[in-house]
Amino acid sequence: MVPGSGGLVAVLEPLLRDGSARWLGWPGDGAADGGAAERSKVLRGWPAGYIAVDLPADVVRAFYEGYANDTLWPLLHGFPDRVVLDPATWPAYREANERFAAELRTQAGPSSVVWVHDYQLMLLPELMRATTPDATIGFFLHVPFPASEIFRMLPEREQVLTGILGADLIGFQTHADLHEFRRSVLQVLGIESQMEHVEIDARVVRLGVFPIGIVPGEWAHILAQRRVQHRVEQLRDRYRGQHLVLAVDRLDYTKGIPERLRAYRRLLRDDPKRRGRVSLLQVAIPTRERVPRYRELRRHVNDLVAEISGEFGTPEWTPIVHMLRAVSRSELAALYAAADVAWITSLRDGMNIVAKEYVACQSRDPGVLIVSEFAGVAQELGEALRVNPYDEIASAAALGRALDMPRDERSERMAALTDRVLDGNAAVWRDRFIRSLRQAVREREDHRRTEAPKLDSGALAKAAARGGVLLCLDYDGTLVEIAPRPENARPTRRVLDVVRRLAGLGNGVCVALLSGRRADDLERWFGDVPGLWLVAEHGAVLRSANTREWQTLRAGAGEDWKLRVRPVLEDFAARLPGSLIEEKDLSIAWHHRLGDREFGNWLAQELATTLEHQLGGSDLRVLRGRAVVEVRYAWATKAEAYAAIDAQTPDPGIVVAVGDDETDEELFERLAPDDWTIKVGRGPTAARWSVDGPDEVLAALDAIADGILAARQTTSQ
Ligand code: ADQ
Repeated sequence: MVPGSGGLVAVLEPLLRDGSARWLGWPGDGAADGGAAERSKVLRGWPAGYIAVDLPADVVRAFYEGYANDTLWPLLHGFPDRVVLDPATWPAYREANERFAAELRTQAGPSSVVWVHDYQLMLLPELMRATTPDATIGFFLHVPFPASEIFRMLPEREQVLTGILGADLIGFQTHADLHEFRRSVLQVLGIESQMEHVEIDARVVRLGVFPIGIVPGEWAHILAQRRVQHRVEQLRDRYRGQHLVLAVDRLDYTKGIPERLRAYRRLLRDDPKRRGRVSLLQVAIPTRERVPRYRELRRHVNDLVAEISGEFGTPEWTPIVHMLRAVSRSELAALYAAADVAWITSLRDGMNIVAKEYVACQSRDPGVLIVSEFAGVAQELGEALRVNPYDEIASAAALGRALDMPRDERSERMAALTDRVLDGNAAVWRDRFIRSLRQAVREREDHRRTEAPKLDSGALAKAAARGGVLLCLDYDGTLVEIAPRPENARPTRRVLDVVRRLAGLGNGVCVALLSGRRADDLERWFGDVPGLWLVAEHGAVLRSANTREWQTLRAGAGEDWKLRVRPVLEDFAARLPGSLIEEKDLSIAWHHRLGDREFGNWLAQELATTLEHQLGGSDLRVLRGRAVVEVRYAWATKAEAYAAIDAQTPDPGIVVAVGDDETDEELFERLAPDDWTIKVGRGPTAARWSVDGPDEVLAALDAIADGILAARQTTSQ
């Protein structure tokens, strides 16, 4: 982007002014923006604070015209039939993002605030995060976010979502965009989110809605100039006796220009008294001229304009003035001030700045703003006339209504609109975003503080070597990585060796496996390991190392209740293909990880409520886990199972508990503050220490065994 005087530059300029901020941008393709000489002038001529990231010509074409404008632009605006999926453009998009990341790394330190803008740079937050994990990174999407069904067309959907999720704060123009984004995150990445945040790899990413504003002072300043006032008078004289309807857009298929022209034609056809009394002045800047779709649109618009002029034009009256070029800010201000109606017909638009600019330029005898309900601005500017631009008749009627609106109503509506535009101005937008970003980083830090420090396995081995140990080990996610299908998470050779080695130490070393799995699984895999305690179903059943008999932890626990619960679960399983029922001895669960995640979550809520109602007053509990609803006994916890083992074994010197999920947290909370509680993975925990994954767990367990054996050798010598 070439630093100009308006728009985003004006909004962010104050941040650059004190020299503390820098703006990184692509200076524009020379060929497209006026030739190579112009380009090098631009590169050399960027003022202080602006850093040009130069991209090679071949990358530019595939990145900018290709992936950004041919793929992402129509996709994000929800035009599936216009999305071009050309695998050759993705590497260039990646490369362009990487070049930005490389430049950014040389410019930004660990304490810098990085604010990434829009759909061209969706990978940049994650690329930056990867090398600077503590960086403060915000991302703002200026364009809409589409329905998840459309977004999921994108072959690189995972990379794009993960790319943005590298940010600490992701900002959208409207709530609807944020909502759709959350749906895609759930359906593509399987990650559930809250309205205000989403957690990825135990890092919290905040989500927020920040409708972009304009700089009203800029327009007031332009309009105060005498020559601009003179121009306003000139325009009013020119259109005296007529209503002037103004439309200002980039020539883009998202802006609904043909739809507007057809609605205008409809008004002139159906309401002949309008002829000669209204003029539509359409100012459209041609953009992306090298993309065939845009050339087609230009032809189509030209044809429609010619048809309407041909059908209604007279020697005295031209129904449409069609200007295919950019006009200066002062000419634009004069047009806004002189126009009786501003007509926004976007089929989809992130916000639409033109609507706000028009409001900012109204004075005593104000005009009327018509906005498309599919532009973000319709959410904010409630006092505008809202219309569905696809509905030609309604659109024509809205224009008629705007032309006839009495002055009192115009003034009343415009006063309210003016307040909104002034209150939600660009500086407010910018400051709110930056404030939320800083808040997001504080929350990330707080979140991290609730994480446990890394385990020193040497210290643990030393403590274990001093006397007896009771080791409580979770299985899935602790000794083995979580597998998408539980039956695939069989113990590896290494796991079996480590467990066997520890359990064989005897002499005050007790080893227990505490798992949520069925007793059958544990029996099959670990049943022949001497000296091992086994706990299945989160603590409901236990096999003592001595008797090798499975027993339920509480007398009287039965399974009759499952006869009542199972049909309810079956009903839900039938409603969601891919979901399944898992029946254990003393619990029953409905898993929906493999079904549609969104519908699954919705059903899970309904199922939990139904079951809670059905089981109220019993000692059964309904638990909602990640993509699972489970019914089990309230007392069936790892904490209870630990207590039972503790009561049957000699007093240990130390207790070591290792686990990765909620059921392990109950055990961590139950243990004494000086016990060795160890969380596997990141995120908040009640544990004292943490390790990254099963590999580290196994290494620590080996260290314990080595320590104990070494100590025994020393004492026996
Ligand atoms: P755009 O799609 O570029 O922006 P918009 O919000 O309408 O659309 O802004 C257009 C800007 O260009 C305005 O400042 C307007 O004055 C100017 N402009 C348009 N036509 C012009 C002409 N013929 N001559 C001179 N100036 C002209 C993207 C998203 C939007 C979102 C913005 C800001 O697509 O939905 O509102 O970013 O976030």
